[in-house]
Amino acid sequence: MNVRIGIIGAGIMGADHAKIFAEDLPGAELRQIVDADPARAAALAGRYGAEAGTDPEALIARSDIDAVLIASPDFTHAPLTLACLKAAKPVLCEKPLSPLSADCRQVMNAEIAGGVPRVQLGFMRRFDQSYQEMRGALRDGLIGQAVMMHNFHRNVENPAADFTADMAITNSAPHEFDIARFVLGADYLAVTACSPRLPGGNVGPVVMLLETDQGQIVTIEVNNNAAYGYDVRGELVGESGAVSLNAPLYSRLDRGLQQMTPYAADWRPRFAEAYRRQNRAFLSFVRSGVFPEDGASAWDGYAASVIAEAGVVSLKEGRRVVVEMIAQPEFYLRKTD
Ligand code: ISE
Repeated sequence: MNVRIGIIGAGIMGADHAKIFAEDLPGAELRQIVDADPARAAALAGRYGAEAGTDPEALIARSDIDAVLIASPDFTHAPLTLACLKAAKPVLCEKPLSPLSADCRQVMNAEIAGGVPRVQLGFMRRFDQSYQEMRGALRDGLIGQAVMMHNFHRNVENPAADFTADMAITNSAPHEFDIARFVLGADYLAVTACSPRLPGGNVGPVVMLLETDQGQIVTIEVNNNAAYGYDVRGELVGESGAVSLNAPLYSRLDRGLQQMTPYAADWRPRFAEAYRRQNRAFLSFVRSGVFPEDGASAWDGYAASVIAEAGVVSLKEGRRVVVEMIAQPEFYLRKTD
């Protein structure tokens, strides 16, 4: 059966998801793309033979749309996800579910009240081969027990002119918060955040140290103004070995007494296959009703935003902040928990 999809948001991620559904995933049919900017919606929808519009609520209500992808600004994610739940539509929502954990709780309550899983969150790194192998090595006992996980997340420049250090924690770092939880199978107890000064006044890097409930340390550096390229690095250190991530590289240039390998300008090329796998998993979820084994749920979105909130407080107040999560609702327990 074809899955008829509506996309909310025709910006950088809406466009990327539209391309994946239209070009890479047979069985996905783009029905409508809406954006606050009608010209942007029309341009993207026109590319894939979909209808354009500006009203997300109307898109969600359409009876010829089976599933919704949300790629609008962060603050709209939770209200639009709630609207999808009200309409009993499965939804793949870009991260973060919300910068506010209270919003995430509302989403969880609504999903639980509906009785079946409907919300998948766009933490696409879970589907990335390098993180999968890291997690697999730990699970297979190849490096002993996990001791530390180091994460580096570098963007060329601020994604938006109004980007702040707090947003480095609420918008960029949630990827790291989530992937370390996913790899380690742990939750966080506390976070300490600090930030070196960046000459020139741009938003500087944020460095965080997190303590897990299994005694591990997770370090995270988020640098939204790294200038040289999009660069995600990570290393999981175990008792008897370590696993590092490799980014996919297709060529190397040898020239003028130098070896050169390219960096992408943003995250899309680095995680292209992860996005495809994630969206393919979403299609199966829509068809079968079975939540994807590696997919991120609203609970994972809640966990990431609780940590982000604590991180923002830590950065502001210059102290270690204890992370306080509610008990995990049974609805979100997985077979592996
Ligand atoms: C952006 O919103 C993303 O989700 C990207 O994956 C990440 O690299 C970037 O830092 C975020 O701002």
